[in-house]
Amino acid sequence: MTVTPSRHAEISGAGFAGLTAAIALARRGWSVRVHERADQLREQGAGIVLWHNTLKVLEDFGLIDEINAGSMTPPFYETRVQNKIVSDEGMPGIWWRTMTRPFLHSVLAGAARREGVEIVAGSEVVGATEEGVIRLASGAELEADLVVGADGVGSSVRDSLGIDYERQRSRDGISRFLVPRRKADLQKIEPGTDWDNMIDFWNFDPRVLRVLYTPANDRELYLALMAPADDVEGSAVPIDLDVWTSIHPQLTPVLEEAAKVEGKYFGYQTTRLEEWTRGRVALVGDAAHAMCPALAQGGGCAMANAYTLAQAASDAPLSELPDALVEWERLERPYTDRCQTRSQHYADTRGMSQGNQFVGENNETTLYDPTDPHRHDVA
Ligand code: 5PR
Repeated sequence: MTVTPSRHAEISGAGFAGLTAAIALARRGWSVRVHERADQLREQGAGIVLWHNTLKVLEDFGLIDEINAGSMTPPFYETRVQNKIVSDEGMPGIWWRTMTRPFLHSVLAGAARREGVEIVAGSEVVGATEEGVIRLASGAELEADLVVGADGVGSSVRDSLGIDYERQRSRDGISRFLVPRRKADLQKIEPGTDWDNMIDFWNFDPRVLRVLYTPANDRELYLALMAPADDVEGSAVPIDLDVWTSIHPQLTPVLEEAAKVEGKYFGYQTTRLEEWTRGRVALVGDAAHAMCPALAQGGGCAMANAYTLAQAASDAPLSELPDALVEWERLERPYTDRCQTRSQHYADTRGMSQGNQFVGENNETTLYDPTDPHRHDVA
């Protein structure tokens, strides 16, 4: 590991991308400050699936025991159409874990603090310059060798630099909830099912309403409810319990739980930037490459790219850091570009309903190892 103690990074955003960049930089000897706009440092989201690409990063950070203790691997990734099973994927050889977002966030925030990262809540970064200066909402300016914009799909860091982007939208969208497992009650309705699988329940007739059922640990279930944006009742939050239970009656106990929870409907979209870096500033996560969640790689790409960004920035002489960032984007971005394209395709075609999707080129991102120093070697 290269130790470069005189380097300083300012990071905007204490989500998964920002915290991963912070940990990876601090472990390479940087002093790191992370600014979080929210008054409290916590993750609002529901559940997440992590694959090999992210788990390798967490393993490098020494966090796998902690992750394993609060997460699970469902036996199968099952897909059903009109409640008929169309595939049960055991995914041999693929390392994957399901968990809640608040849990992953607390593991990363704890690790960042142990690595000496300063995390400032209630601190909003409103802009950055390519020379490496960030501007706070308070008017204060702070200088850094590297600025990381991990400030989400509405990134102020990106927009202050005038980096152009395209946004592609899809007709469907999703609302997400964390609810109690209610396994015993689900088993009363469908006794033959052990309810530990991840199950993607699609219904097209009489109505396009999909429930992605993801056990996150012994106690908590992550539910993602998909509906077309133009379905006013289907996309309403709090959810319309009668509509959802009429289409997915076997899930009534957990849909009742979801109906009690606040949430928000998000339309599927992909954001593609003209460039991910400008001078001493690099963008990661949804600020750079927001994607449709079909292949469950938004967080994975965010964390993998944050990790490789820290590597690239640490390996370069400070005077050459802007060039090193350009080279980082050249090497790493194509994986994310392809993942965005595939995920948008599945969102547009509703193709995940066919099952057996976790094979072949769809696993390119999943199986990527950002910690492998030889990953870009030409065979
Ligand atoms: N897969 C996962 C997921 O959380 C969602 C989707 C697919 C793990 C929703 O966020 O296609 O919407 C999806």
